[in-house]
Amino acid sequence: MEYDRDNVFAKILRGELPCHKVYETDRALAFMDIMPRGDGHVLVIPKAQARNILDVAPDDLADLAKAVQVVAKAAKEAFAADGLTIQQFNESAGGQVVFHLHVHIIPRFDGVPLKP
Ligand code: DGP
Repeated sequence: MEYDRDNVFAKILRGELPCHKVYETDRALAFMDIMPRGDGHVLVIPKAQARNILDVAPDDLADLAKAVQVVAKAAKEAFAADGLTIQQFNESAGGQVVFHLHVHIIPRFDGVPLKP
């Protein structure tokens, strides 16, 4: 599938929409999810154009994975979480709504379910 340059995360990357930024490198950006499923729900995206896991270049995926690990450790520490849920969706059938590759990082607390 083709990359849609008008998806909301492309607009965030171009500075056309605001975000609550929490981490940035020259290859990746992390910001708070506007519909959090728990306290500290963060999204990490590559700056490269990629629709999802199916079309991302391997080097861009490697850089994204490194950013995910940094943000995951920071989120666990910042929110004093007991654990983390990390999710990533591909195409509508897989639950993807925004068509720029992104990874959800959600701090988790013993006995606290995710919000729907
Ligand atoms: P999904 O593609 O299913 O992983 O869901 C997209 C996620 O992106 C969902 O958790 C809500 C979040 N989201 C959608 N639009 C925006 C936005 O404009 N800003 C931010 N920060 N998050 C968004």
